[in-house]
Amino acid sequence: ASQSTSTSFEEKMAGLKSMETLNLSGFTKPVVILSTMWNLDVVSALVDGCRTELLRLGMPERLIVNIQVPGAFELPSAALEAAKAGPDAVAAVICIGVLIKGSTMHFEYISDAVSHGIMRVGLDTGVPTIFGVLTCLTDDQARERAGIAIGEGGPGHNHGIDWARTAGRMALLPEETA
Ligand code: DLZ
Repeated sequence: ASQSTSTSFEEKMAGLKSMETLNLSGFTKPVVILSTMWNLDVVSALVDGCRTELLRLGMPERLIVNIQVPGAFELPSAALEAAKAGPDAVAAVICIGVLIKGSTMHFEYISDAVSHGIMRVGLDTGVPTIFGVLTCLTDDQARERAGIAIGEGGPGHNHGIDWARTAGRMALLPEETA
């Protein structure tokens, strides 16, 4: 019989366990959560997951800033605006959106542009800029990754939680590397 070599989601995430216990209570600079108006039900669940996790890790609520943009294509320019004051002024920018593949090439162009744009903002400004954009083939795939229950199965894992932890970890990094 052929042996499966696929790794479970839990196994893939095991190395990230240490981020569960990050302490963000000493943060003095804001974390900006940018999110899209497209696919609002899924995006709202991801933003909730992200925000709730930042608070659980001790992030002061007054330092969490939520800003909405129309679609994923607008995330890089909004991220640049949010991060342009640099890492002395902004702890992290988290870009949250959902792209669903349609019947044209739109999805491929936007996914490519958005991922490169978000990466560029992080590298150009030095502000941790998190890629919280789901690129899915179906609505159900997106819902599952936002922790929304579909059909008989229970809810999947909300990736907004991971983006909060990633932002916290990357914002704390300069203290470790100084
Ligand atoms: C136009 C468009 C389409 C078709 N699909 C999505 C999507 O699935 N997710 C998303 O965030 N935005 C979508 N957009 C809007 C574009 O991101 C952008 O807002 C417009 O092209 C205007 O620049």
